Amino acid sequence: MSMLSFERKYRVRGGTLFGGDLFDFWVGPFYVGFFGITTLFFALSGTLLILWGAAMGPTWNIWQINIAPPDLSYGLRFAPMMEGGLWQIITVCALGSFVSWALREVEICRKLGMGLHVPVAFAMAILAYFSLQVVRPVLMGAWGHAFPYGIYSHLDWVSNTAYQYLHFHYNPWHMIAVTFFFATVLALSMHGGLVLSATNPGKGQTVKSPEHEDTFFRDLIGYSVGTLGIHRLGLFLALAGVWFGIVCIVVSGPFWTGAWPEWWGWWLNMPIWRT
Ligand code: 07D
Ligand code: 07D
Repeated sequence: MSMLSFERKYRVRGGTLFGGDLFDFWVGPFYVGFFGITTLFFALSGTLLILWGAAMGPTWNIWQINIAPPDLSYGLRFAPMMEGGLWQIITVCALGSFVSWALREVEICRKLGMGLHVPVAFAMAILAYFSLQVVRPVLMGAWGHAFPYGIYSHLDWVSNTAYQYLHFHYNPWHMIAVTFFFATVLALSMHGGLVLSATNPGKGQTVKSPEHEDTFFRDLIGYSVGTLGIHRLGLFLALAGVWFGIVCIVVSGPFWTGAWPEWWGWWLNMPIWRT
């Protein structure tokens, strides 16, 4: 079945989460839906507010535009527009558009009768953003602990936040997150390489089957995780990376205020060494 007739078969009403038939239609290749409209509303509002903030600021240099959260002295209160209020509204718009986008993905999955793996994966990214901008600042008592909106300024925030704990590489959950992210890259590169080596073997050669792929890894390391398994592994590694990222930043401040190298004192203080 060609793609177009497949789409015609599945482009039918139903499966929406909210509003019944409201906005249950397509524009060109795009499914609209109620959450398509809310995504558009929040994304446009947020972008326009960033542009407005930039217009009020000292520069139009794309790298230097910066919209900062309120000063720590505002705690968790609303701040005046030019003193962080703008950042607060933009954060609501960002969360509104990310969640709308995820729900639009859910509606598309439901229409196609597919699993919800893609929206679940995106939800983990949203949770990371929510943890950085809402959970950690609320636990620490001030919006001023969140990161600012700017290409370079958000990097400054990462660096400054890290050095408050002396050496962030010693944060054990950061170590686990980094390991999972590196493992994700390893898995994806080997998977991409393996599939291409079998299906694109060069001029004059026949395309090989998944049995070839499995046999390659059995010959190499004695085990193949399998064609479905590699996708499970990939999704797991990537989600675990983000999850431990969330843990590593939420513990920094609310639950551990010292230097991260000192955290390892429990190892030096083990009775087995001290006796
Ligand atoms: C490739 C999918 C496409 C997405 C892209 C991002 C915008 C922002 C906003 C002008 C992989 C589009 C960017 C819409 C424009 C304004 C105000 C995804 C792909 C191409 N960061 N970060 C970048 C965001 C955080 C960190 C680049 C967003 C945390 C480091 C881009 C968020 C921390 C480095 C960017 C976010 C952190 C970057 C490339 C949200 C820890 C880099 C991103 C909403 C997680 C790299 C100059 C990329 C860079 C970079 C966007 C959060 C650390 C501008 C939207 C606070 C160390 N970040 N970031 O390709 O070159 O992602 O920075 O949470 O070195 Mg960041
Ligand atoms: C938050 C992004 C959410 C994005 C969303 C979507 C749009 C639409 C539109 C394209 C979480 C946005 C979409 C805007 C775009 C269009 C059209 C993802 C988010 C919802 N670190 N570190 C991490 C490494 C150091 C520090 C995570 C490595 C130093 C701090 C990851 C190294 C210091 C924080 C990671 C390294 C330091 C982190 C990020 C190496 C600095 C965090 C990934 C090799 C001096 C952050 C939850 C992540 C975190 C984080 C990796 C070094 C500080 C594990 C590999 C030692 C303060 N670091 N780091 O989780 O955990 O993304 O965030 O040196 O806060 Mg680190």
